[in-house]
Amino acid sequence: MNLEIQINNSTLPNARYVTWSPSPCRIRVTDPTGITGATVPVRLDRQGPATGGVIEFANTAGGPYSATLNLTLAKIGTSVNFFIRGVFGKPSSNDRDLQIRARASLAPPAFQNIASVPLMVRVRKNANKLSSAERDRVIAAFAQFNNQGMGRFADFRDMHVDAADFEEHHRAGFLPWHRAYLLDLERELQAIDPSVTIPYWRFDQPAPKIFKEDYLGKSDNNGTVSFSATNPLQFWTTDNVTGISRTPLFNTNSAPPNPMSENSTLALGADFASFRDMEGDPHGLAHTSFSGSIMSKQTAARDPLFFFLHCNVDRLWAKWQRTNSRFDIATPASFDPVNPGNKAGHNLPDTMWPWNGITNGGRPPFAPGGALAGSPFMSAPGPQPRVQDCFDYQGSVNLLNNLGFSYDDVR
Ligand SMILES: [Cu+2]
Repeated sequence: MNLEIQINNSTLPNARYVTWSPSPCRIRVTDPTGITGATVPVRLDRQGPATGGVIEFANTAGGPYSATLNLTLAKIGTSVNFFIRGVFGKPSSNDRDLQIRARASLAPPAFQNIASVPLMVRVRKNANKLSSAERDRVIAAFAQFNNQGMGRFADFRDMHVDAADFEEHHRAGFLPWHRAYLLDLERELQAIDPSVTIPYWRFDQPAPKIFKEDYLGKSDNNGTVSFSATNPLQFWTTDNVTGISRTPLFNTNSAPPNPMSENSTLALGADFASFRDMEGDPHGLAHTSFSGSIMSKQTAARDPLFFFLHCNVDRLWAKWQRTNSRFDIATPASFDPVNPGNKAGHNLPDTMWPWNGITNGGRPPFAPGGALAGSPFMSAPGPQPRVQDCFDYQGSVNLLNNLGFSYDDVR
C-alpha cells in the first residue's frame, strides 16, 4: 500500500510551508496492495522533534482542529480533502523540521506507517530572537539576492525612491503598498531559500543582536557599518557603492529609539483613518532614529534594515487588524472611505505601481521589477495587486485571499 499526501494541494516540495491559517491538503491511495475491502482507515498525526514546528488537522478549514485526524480512504484512489495549520506559538526553526505521518489499518485494530511528508511552520519572527542558524539563512538570502549589486535587489531599491513617494506614502495606500512590497521581496528570498521569512525589528524594544557584526552590521564612527569576516553582507552594494551607511542616534545595546510604543500605536483608534497616523509615528521616527541611508525615502531601501523596520510596521497593522477585526474590506473601518479624489493607487480597487507597469497619468516614468513574485502555492495577491488584495492576509475572510505569511505573535 502507498499514499500520496499533498500539502497546499500540491506535490511540490516548495509548497510544504504553512502558517497559522488553514492550508488545504489532499490524500489518496496510490498503491492499494494489501487493502482488502473497498476502503481503508487512515490516521494522520505530526511527527518530529519537540523543537520542531507543530501542526493540527481538521476536515474543514473552519475546524475543529486536533492533533490527529482519522480518515477513510477509498481503495480506488479518490482524493480526500483535509486542512492543516500551525499551532500558534509553535513555529518551526528549521526547514521542514516536522512531518505529517499517515498510518493505515490494514489489519485492524493495528495501524502501520505508510507515508510521511516533511513540512515547515514558516512565520515571520522577531529579528532579535532568531537562532543563529535562522539569522544566517536570512542574511545569506539577502546577500545572494543583492549579488554584490548585480542582483534583482536593485529593482527593490529602485521601487522606493523619491519619484515614487506619492505612490507609497502620505495616503491610505501606505500600509497596503508596503505589505505588497515586503511580500514581493520575501517571495524572492524564498526562491533562494524557502525556509526564510523577513524578520521584524521591534523598534520600541532594545534589539542589541541586530546591530552586531554577525547580523546587520555594527555602526562605526565613520558612518558606515562593519561586518564579521564570515558575514556575506560585507559585499552589500547598491547604486554602485559597497557598504551600508548607518549611524544610530540611540544606544543599540541597551535602548530602543524613541518612537511611539506598540500599545500606544494600537490605541491610535479602531478605524483605519486614525490608525494610519502611524505612518508618522512610530514609522517615520523609526526611520529618522538613524543618520545614513535609512533616514530618507530616496535611499532607505539601500539598507536591508529597511525591510526589518517595515516588517514591524506591517506587523503592527496586522496586530491592529486582529485586535479590531479589520480584515474585511466590506467593513468601512478597515480602510479609509473610498474617496474619488484619492490619488490612483490609494483606493481599494486600484492596482498599485510598479507592479501594474503604469508609467503615465501621474505615475513615475519608470516601473522597476515587473509583476509581483508568484508563490509555488498561493494565488493571491496576483501579479498586479490591488489595494484591496492586501487586507485579508491570512485568508480569514476568504481562504483564497491568503497571502501566505503570519507573524509569530499575531494570531
Ligand atoms: Cu516607504
